[in-house]
Amino acid sequence: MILDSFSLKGKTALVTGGSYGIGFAIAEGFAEAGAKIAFNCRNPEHLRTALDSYRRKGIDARGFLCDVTEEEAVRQMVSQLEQDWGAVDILVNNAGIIKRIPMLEMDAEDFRRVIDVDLTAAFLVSKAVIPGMIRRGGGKIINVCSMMSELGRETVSAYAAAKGGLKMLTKNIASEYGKYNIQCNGIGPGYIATPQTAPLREPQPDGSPHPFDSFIRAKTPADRWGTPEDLQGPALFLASPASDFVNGHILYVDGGILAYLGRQP
Ligand code: NAP
Ligand code: GCO
Repeated sequence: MILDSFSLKGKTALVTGGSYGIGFAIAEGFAEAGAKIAFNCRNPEHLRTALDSYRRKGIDARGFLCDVTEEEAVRQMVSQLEQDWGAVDILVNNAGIIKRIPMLEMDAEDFRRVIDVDLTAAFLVSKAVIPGMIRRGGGKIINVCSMMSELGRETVSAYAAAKGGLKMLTKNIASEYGKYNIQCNGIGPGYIATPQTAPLREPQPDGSPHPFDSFIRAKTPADRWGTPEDLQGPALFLASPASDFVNGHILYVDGGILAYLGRQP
């Protein structure tokens, strides 16, 4: 049955930054498809709240306080999961930050921090899980890319550099480890309503729409912001046997932004 190829029964999944937003939604979808879920974040309050949210949805998730940029902490988290689970079958490199600063005003430390979280961390966590995937006979890695893997805009130089690099890291992992039945693909969300984008869409003090909200809706054929739930189906596809011959692909889930010049004024 073709639908069975979308099942994650018996699979284990680690979603970095899965305490809320896109990561939480992807993990929720994986759990519904039968996977065991682990996630990590940095903030103890976020961890507590997330565990409650998962529990309320009937998901017995494992939560770790772990900064994805700290190599030893990442190795310990993966090693604990491999001891408890046997291996990590699915990794979603989702944890990410953005700093919206004009490049000439951005200091090198801020630039490096964004690259560290949004790009280097995907290298670190993938490096930690791939040996177990090889031993297990295969695995799935999904890197959460962005419109900024393809496009630039003012104030997001570090973020675009990181997400462009993440697109190419995705293709390289696919190239280097495809022979071990490891598929590494990217998912590229458009503009999604999460805490990360709240500053771009909250109404103005006078109640009028945020200018960026109007801008993005005019750039999106669907004329709406995406929701984290819009990503659940595409992520499940990339995490399941249904995509076993898809490798090095970036699946854009953007409502059509990359295809569209934008609505005429
Ligand atoms: P978000 O709401 O800001 O959530 C980010 C998550 O990552 C939180 O769980 C956060 O928890 C965690 N995190 C941040 N830094 C971390 C670190 N160093 N170590 C471990 N966990 C960390 O972001 P989002 O909108 O859901 O975005 C998730 C991913 O999708 C990001 O990679 C983002 O770049 C990408 N994306 C977002 C959009 C969008 O429109 N929202 C579109 C395209 C791509 P703690 O703060 O507790 O660590
Ligand atoms: C921004 C937004 C975007 C989204 C996303 C788009 O400031 O332009 O934060 O970068 O987060 O990456 O795909």
